[in-house]
Amino acid sequence: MKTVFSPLHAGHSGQMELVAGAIVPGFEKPSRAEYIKARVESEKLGPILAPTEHSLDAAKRVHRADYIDFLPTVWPLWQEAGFPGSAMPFTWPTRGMRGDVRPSRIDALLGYYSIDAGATFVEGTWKAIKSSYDVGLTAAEVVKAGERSAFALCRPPGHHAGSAFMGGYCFINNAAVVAQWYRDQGAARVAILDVDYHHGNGTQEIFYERDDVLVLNLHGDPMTEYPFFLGHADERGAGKGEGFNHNYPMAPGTPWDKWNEALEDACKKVAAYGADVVVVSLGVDTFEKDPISQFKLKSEDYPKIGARIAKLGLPTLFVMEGGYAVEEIGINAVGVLTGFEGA
Ligand code: OKP
Ligand code: ZN
Repeated sequence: MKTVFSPLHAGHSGQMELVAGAIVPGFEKPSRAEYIKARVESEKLGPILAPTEHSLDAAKRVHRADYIDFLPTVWPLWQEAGFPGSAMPFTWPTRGMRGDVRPSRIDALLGYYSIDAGATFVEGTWKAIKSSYDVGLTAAEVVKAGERSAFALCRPPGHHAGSAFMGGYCFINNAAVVAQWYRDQGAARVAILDVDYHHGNGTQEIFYERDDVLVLNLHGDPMTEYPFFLGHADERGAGKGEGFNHNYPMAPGTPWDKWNEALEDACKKVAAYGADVVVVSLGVDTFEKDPISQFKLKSEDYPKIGARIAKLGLPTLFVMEGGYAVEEIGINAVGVLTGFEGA
């Protein structure tokens, strides 16, 4: 399997994060991608390609144009304002306020375009976001050209980013971008299978009223897990999208056997849907030792995920999302891919 990777991810580094009242170094750090790349090499998964540059048109097919145009301006505006530290929002237009008026100050704009303070900017962030987007589209092209699968080693991740918002370490929704790109290239039906520990609220929002992209999410129950305000089982899509969104919220402590039942059900739905291509939002923060998550999957379980997905017999694009146990992140992410190839 070919991997697409860009070293530009590394410029998104040193960003800070608010956790339980303290500001700490971000969990979403460059070593994540480097450990995965090292494992791709040591396991001889296949060649590692550099991405090619793409215009932002494909991003604007799933995100609002004003949101995409805002992203490259964040760091320059934050610098201009003379603010210290990482660029992050502190005020949001929640219930009882005006969500329709775009303010002019950079810190306020960050609130307008976000769900939380978890997607923070440093100097190299925009270039990293753009490279992650290019990685996704380049890998999508590899599968379109006839390969059975490809691995988009995206960083930063994307599944919390919605049509006009960032959050949860995510800026551009790479999985949504490639799913839409496949539609625009002629695929009639695309399935997105999100196995990250956290609910892919952005992906769900983007496709919620559509029947041409089936969205399946396996994740920690939002009653107790981030992103808290989306991801319940009764969210099944709306309008013509009704019945084309499926959530599998699971309790903290969920082990492989239980998690695998949800995977099995989700894979059956992908098969019944008649998808032309599957996009896997590949998070490995379901791992028992993940520092911010509560499931109990073991390293030996990840190849089984890949093998089950392979059984669908469909062109498959793996898009990297979360996973914060950096020592094992390569073993687990590449484990899914070798499991896919061995099936
Ligand atoms: C992004 B992805 C950490 C707080 C976590 C944000 C989590 C974002 C996860 N103590 N807040 O889905 O892996
Ligand atoms: Zn996650």
